[in-house]
Amino acid sequence: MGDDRAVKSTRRSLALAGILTGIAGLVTSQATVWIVQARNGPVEAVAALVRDYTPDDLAHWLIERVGHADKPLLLSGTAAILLALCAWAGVEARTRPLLPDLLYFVLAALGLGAVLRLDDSTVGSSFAVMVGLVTWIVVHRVLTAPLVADGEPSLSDEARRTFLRRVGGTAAAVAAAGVVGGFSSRSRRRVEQARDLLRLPVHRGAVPAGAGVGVSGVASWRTSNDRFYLIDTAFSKPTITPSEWRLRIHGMVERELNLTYNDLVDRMLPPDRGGRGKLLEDWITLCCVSNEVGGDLIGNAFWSGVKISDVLAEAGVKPGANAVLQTSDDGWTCGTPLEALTGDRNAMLALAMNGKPLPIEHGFPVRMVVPGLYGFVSATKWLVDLEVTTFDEVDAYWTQRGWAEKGPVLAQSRIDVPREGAKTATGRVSIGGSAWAQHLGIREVEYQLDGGAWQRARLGAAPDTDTWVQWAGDIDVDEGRHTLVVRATDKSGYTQTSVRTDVIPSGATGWHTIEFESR
Ligand SMILES: Nc1nc2c(c(=O)[nH]1)N[C@H]1C(S)=C(S)[C@@H](COP(=O)(O)O)O[C@H]1N2
Ligand SMILES: [Mo]
Repeated sequence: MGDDRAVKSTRRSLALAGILTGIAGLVTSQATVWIVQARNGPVEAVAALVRDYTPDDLAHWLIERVGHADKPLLLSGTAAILLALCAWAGVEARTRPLLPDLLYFVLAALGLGAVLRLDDSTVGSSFAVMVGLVTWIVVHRVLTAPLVADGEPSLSDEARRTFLRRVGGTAAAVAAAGVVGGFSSRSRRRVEQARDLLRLPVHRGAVPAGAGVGVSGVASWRTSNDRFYLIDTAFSKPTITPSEWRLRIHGMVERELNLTYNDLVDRMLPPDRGGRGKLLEDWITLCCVSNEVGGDLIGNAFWSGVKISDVLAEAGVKPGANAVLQTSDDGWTCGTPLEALTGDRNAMLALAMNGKPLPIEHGFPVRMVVPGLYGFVSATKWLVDLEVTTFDEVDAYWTQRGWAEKGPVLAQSRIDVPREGAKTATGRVSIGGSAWAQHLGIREVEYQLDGGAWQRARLGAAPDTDTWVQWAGDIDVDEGRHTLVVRATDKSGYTQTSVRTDVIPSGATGWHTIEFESR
């Protein structure tokens, strides 16, 4: 082969290597989005970025011409530009070996920026960007190594064969990743469809009059489903349709029960619709033991379902039992004190949240919600098994990892307004936030400005003791920096201690303290 033709042929191979590298990263990152069920994928996010920064005139002109094809066109256009860049970087790799890596970093940074810009992105989205970046860097090396090895323009037959073998291997691996990702996205869609078809006899719940204290910036009393905090160990969220779902209740019981989703709906339906009229609905504030003082791993929703004490009564709990080991479809477990499930609390098998079937990430089709206990000992999502037992027998997920065996919620309070580091006006300033001590209830919230006397806050209404309350107050501030502290007292008379402790093993203590500046 002449040198010219040899160079051309090597350049073609490098361009191919670049394009295949580009595709590999796109596929693995999209497969990751599907597998971890991240809300936003980088390709879509970048396409959205392009859309938002396209001048209106140009956008209108385009939409007039392509109509409903605008979204696929935007996505394929974004992908095409990316692959063209990868082809170029592949060719340039012969003389500038670091250029492709640089390009991949820039593209990944763009992808990361684009997903972080969307405020409903979960960590899964950023993780997907990282998977794509690593794929690019690795695949690029694997594919181009045989092509640039000796710097000679003409490739030996051996090098060419190695290159082709690697192209084949990469293509097969990419196809496999695509199939696995596609499979997860299909099972998710199947469950989404089943969920959309449900018509549950539940209500959205009206926020009680006076629950809001009317200070703008205080977390809204109802936490909407898409803003509700998310905590779980499930890498890929279980996807279970209502018709597949079963709950086994066994262990120290007279009669083992195997409940279907319809068994629960039957209990919830009113008698005039052929049901047992046992729908339970309540406002319950759920919070995480890992919530730092001032943190936001807490949310309040209107939950609908079936009272767990009724179901346990049907099963007939045997004497001597003191715990229930709950197991999720994904294998996660927790141990819950039996008395919290059989006593007067509205502990429930929840099917709906704020009037809608549970979102998949919040445990669809059925989860447990127990007022007054941290989520790690009570709020099992994708619940499939309840074993009535004793605490000696229970060895649950977080307890094995050093967290407490029992997790009653500790009284806590938080300042939402002003925010840490905020700038406010001088003179009279409204302040406010939330306080909670689920199942005990909040008796009083006090705040202290710049080390002065404790002032009693005004409290919003709450339907019962199982939810948070909003608090509000007014302070008078001069120009300068200020410190604001809050503390709550629950209805048992316990006032939050100022002693700061870590979240592990049984939840953080301490007063939320913020600094702000008035001018
Ligand atoms: N299956 C399963 N359920 C789980 C968990 C989990 O990791 N897996 N985490 C628990 C913890 S620690 C908390 S705080 C709550 C959070 O519920 P949310 O994600 O709906 O807010 O779920 C609980 N239920
Ligand atoms: Mo948690």
